[in-house]
Amino acid sequence: MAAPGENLRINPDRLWDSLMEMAKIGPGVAGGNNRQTVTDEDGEGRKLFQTWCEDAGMTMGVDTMGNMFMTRAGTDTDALPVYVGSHLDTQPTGGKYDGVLGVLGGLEVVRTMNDLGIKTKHPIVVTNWTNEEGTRFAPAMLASGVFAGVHDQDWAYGREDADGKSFGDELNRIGWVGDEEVGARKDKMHAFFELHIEQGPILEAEGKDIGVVTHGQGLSWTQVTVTGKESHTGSTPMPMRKNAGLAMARILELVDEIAWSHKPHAVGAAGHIDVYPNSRNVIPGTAVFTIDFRSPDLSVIQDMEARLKSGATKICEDMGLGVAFEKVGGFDPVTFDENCVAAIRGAAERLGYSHRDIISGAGHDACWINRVAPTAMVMCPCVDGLSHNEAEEITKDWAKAGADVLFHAVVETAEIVE
Ligand code: HGY
Ligand code: MN
Ligand code: MN
Repeated sequence: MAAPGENLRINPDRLWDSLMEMAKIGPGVAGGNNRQTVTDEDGEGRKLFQTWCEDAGMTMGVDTMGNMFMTRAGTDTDALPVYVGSHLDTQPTGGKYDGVLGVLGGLEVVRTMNDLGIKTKHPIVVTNWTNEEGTRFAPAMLASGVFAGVHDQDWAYGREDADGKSFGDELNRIGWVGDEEVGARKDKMHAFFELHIEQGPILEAEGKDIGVVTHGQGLSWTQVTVTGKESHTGSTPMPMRKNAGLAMARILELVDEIAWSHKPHAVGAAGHIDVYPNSRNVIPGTAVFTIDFRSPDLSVIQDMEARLKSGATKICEDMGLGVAFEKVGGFDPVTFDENCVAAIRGAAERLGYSHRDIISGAGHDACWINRVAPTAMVMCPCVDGLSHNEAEEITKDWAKAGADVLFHAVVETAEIVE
């Protein structure tokens, strides 16, 4: 397929202005964003994205999981669309670029095509996948997972947040339950591309502009519930205590040991931790926390899960406490499509951007979409590799490099029509 001329580039100022405009919606308390999924702020961000896309001549489709599909027509009405996008929802203390760069980078691809009067055989569809973060409603990549047939929609609708609100009710409340059957598009996709910040330190440390993502590491989320006995922190003798908080601490220590035992690639931690009743002078009767294990190697993930279960069970038995495990998220390591990866690598080379192959440390919607369509990702660096922190930062040049490569990979795959 004919590639766009290497002189064709996106408009970095327009992309940057759109990123800063979107960042005003759901501001955090420290310069980042708190635009959690299916909140009013998410609804506002969706509306702004819809307006921008319609101003760029695109038409909108929305499915029953709130996934947004903004279409720019191709010349061949039978040709399957090339999809490009990511997510607009953020962590509670999220950055301005995680996910958003991929959605607005996709919009910039279309805006640039419009500027240049480029026609393609295949339509282009810019997507916003609902609830990628999985922070308010576990698991992560919920809606792209339902779209790809990994999760059942009724199960997804029933997922509850910390206040007992359900995903389905909240999606309905903000008015973003679409009329398209979720997944109806999945067998009609020519390709999917996702631009994302690396969320790790490698590209910046090596001075590379572009990460050509060949694989994604696998993820496992196990929610652990430890049951002890609430009692007075002053008058309960030490031998009589059934301290769920202490058991949790010992299990978290075990998680760290397990991850280190598979160095250098495996990682493990708990980001979600609740103790009940969480009162200063009550021994915690219950501790609920989620263990996040990741590795590029499935057998390592399985080993870590097994050792967590056996080790945590022994810790609790020795302390006379109860323990229960629930798998609340996960996916196997991912190998992206060779042709799509080659389109990204070729674009970086054609455009003269320094690049290296990389394995994604974070999960992305692309990890699920890869199951139903040829898929690949392009990454740009982020400052100090920091993400899931309001201080997340990138440079305009990095955003430009990533969106330039995205533009070339998407347009080449969509086949320019002279
Ligand atoms: O958890 C992840 O890897 C993604 O940021 N949701
Ligand atoms: Mn993300
Ligand atoms: Mn994220």
